Amino acid sequence: SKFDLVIVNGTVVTASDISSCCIGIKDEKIRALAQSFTDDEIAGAEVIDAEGAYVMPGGIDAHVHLCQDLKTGPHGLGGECADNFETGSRSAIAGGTTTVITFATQTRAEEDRSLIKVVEAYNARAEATGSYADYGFHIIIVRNDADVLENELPVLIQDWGISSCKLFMTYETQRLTDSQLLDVMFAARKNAITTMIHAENGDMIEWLTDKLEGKGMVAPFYHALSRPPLVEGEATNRAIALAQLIQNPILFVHVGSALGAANVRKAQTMGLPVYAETCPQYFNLTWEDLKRFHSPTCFENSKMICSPPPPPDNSDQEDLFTGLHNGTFTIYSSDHCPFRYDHPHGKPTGVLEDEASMHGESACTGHNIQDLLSRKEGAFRFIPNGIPGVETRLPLLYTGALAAGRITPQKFVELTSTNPAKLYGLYPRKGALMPGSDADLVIWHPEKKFQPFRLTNSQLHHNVDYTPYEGQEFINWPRYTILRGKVVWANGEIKGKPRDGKYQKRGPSQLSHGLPGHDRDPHTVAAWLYK
Ligand code: DUC
Ligand code: ZN
Ligand code: ZN
Ligand code: ZN
Repeated sequence: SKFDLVIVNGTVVTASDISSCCIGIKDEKIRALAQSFTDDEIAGAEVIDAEGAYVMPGGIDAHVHLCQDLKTGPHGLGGECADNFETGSRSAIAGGTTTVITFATQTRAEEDRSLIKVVEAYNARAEATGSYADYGFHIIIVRNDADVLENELPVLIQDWGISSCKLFMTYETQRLTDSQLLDVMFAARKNAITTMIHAENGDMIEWLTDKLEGKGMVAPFYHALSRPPLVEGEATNRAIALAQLIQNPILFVHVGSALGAANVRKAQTMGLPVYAETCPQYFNLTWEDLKRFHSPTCFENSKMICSPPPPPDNSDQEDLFTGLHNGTFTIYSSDHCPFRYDHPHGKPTGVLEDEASMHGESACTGHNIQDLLSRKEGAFRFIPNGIPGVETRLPLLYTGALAAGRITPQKFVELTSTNPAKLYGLYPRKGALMPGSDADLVIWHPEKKFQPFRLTNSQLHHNVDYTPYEGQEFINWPRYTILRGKVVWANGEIKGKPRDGKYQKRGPSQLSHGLPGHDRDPHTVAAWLYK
């Protein structure tokens, strides 16, 4: 038969266009888009009737933590990653995402010096369970060994197709000094590797945390006070200056403040290749959510602790929406960083006695509080930073932004699929609906036929025992997810298998490296440094 699978009656959306058309799929690839197919053309193919609903390129979630070490946790704070490649990717496909880019993390331990060995180890974890979704890795670099950077970055690109690294400006166990950042950025630029930056000023956070603890302000809410917007504001400005010196494209991960977004915007206006990612938590949570103290469930708000924290209030969210709309934000990823709530290596579930009395409550005895107190894990300093969200990413953006008329359907596709593919060298194999592209699709429900519902965690497919979006209303949800021509999620059921996902080698970023001629400007270091 001409096709294996045909999608009819879709409202097909790409980053540039919307049209009512049919899609023909054969051997895992998109083969044809047409206004209609003849009976002969369809003969022998499976047919899905989209009933007028949006059909989009499958979601690409470029920021997902799976299987990260207990040794350090995903960010050096301890805590155990609740999802492995099987459960995390299962959650991804149930939310319309067909590709996840996860993190392989170097640590300061001597045995983790080699980036190649780190990647091999993480890939072995993925292969141990398999993945429902296609997957790849960013490498997190926490040291500046000259030999490793010089010898291994070219191998990472050539053998593994890893064209992006993440660097931290905070966390004692990961952060790089300015000069170390310059070392890695310099090596990254020479190897056409995109540098992702976690931009928070680590010294400000440490200083504020000490001061807060001195006043007994240790409950989860104070996590936000230890990271006011200036923390991201300072670090984004500094990283932009460092990148400008090196003439290196950078991508700020998980930008959560209006101040951070404004700094990015200003750099972009100057023509610098500065890109930014934002995440659902910055649009759907605020400091209020961190204030829900001690009831109805103790320490409920430790569930909401992530870094950077959600913004103070809705006015910041308005600025972030503007950034989605005007292109400041290049991509929208989940930062799925899963910790269980009721687990010894998850979020602490007790409440400190002092804290309870400050708020006129009595400390709860239900959750091993003595244990938490004696290990001091109840204080926000010890709570692992991160929240789950790989499955809710697209539905939240659909409900809060697309259906609300804040972004167009094309912008939705650009932020969630096409730009991540371009930024990380997967385009147009992914992120596009061109003949020859992988047949990765998400098909929504026809809006008028879908009954809005309130989410509860048991509906999700991750291995986390809570969702920050419990009780929130969703007005649509992916009806079908298709991975390289195979239906892997349909009408509320997982159809795929953990061996469906394939490792994705990536090329260099396909986004602009800045204004033409920028790196020939005789007044910049590029004129002599890269000779
Ligand atoms: N950085 C992340 O990327 N995810 C969770 C926490 C963090 O600091
Ligand atoms: Zn981070
Ligand atoms: Zn993250
Ligand atoms: Zn309680």
